[in-house]
Amino acid sequence: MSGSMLTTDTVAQYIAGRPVLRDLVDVTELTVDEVGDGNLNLVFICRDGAGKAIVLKQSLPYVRLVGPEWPMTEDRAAREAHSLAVHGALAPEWVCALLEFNEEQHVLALEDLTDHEVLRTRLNHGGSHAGTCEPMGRLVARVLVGTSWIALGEEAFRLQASETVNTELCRISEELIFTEPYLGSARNSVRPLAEARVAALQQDASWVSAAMRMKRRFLTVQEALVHGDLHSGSMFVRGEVGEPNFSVKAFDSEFAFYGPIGFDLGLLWGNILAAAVRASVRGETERALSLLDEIEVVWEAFVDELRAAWPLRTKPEQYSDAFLDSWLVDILDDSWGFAGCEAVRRVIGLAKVSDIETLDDDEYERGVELMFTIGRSWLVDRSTRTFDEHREQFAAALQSVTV
Ligand code: SR1
Ligand code: MG
Repeated sequence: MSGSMLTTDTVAQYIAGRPVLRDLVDVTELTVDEVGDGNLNLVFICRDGAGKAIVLKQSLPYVRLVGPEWPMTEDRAAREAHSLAVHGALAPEWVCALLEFNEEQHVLALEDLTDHEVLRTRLNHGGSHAGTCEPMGRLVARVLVGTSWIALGEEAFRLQASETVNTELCRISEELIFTEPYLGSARNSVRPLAEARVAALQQDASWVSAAMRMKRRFLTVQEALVHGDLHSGSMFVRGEVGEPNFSVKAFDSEFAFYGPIGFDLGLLWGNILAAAVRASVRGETERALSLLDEIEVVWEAFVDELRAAWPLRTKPEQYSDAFLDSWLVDILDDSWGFAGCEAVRRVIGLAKVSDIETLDDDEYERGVELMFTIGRSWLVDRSTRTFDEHREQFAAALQSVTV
């Protein structure tokens, strides 16, 4: 079966041939469902008669969202396997566990998280966000210390960065996040009632140049092995905060690369904004503001965890507490900038979000206006704003956006 694509009919045979996997489920009575609803891969849930399950994820030689006309090597599976292993070692409580990686067939075997739900799905249905984003701030901090020169030392850091280049998927991010929304693309689309808004964006020189500045940061900053696509659709949650079974896990890190750590925070914030905007245009103002508060929660958790891990740095004589404070200023600036880019591309670009896409026309029109207004402000006017000022600006935008 070398190199072949798995199907629901061949998965049991595949598992039977894998020594690491075959004792985890009873392959003689396996139910297999293909559930991949992401943009790139096949995903199989394989459950036996006793209810034990594993998940298999296989990358295809093309982008699933588009089809064989957008070819892509399956190497992304190796990028995901590596980052899951590294991130999982640093924060096993917040990362989906990798059971095995088959490099030849580009298949990851993953822990069964089917008792969790995707955070975006939960939020779209009005579910609770309390406590869901805070662990991601902590995860990002552990990744920053654990995969950067701060704990690895400069030489090992350079080696790691050179060994985890992810050219194809970085190119997707470069085009979909930083280029196409601003310069235009056949892959872009919005409903006709938002077309004038997109045209205005593309003619706004300050907006476009601020986006290109973030593209430069994306291309040139090598801080840590970032997840690369950390958003509410890459997070599983189970239960409610405070309950014994409460759990939050990041998954789907195939976009991982050595990049700016603010990219992970910013993508998450841009998607928190989408959830908040959805709540707002549906008349849930309090919930919208509470969702927006998750942004500061993530930042505070990130800073708290980073300070806690700071003693792990190998060269305290060089990297003082004052250095850390100045670094945090840069990371915060990057995070707002990337968040602003993410807000726009999730409305215009190829990879849209259901938070906005499933709104009716009236809600959609106000939603786009909010995503653009806040996104632009985060990107273009971010440098001097405090979290309180960002919150006030969001509240004012909610008041003013009436169609
Ligand atoms: C063609 S891939 C499009 C998007 O899907 C992924 O989840 C990333 O967000 C990427 O930008
Ligand atoms: Mg994905």
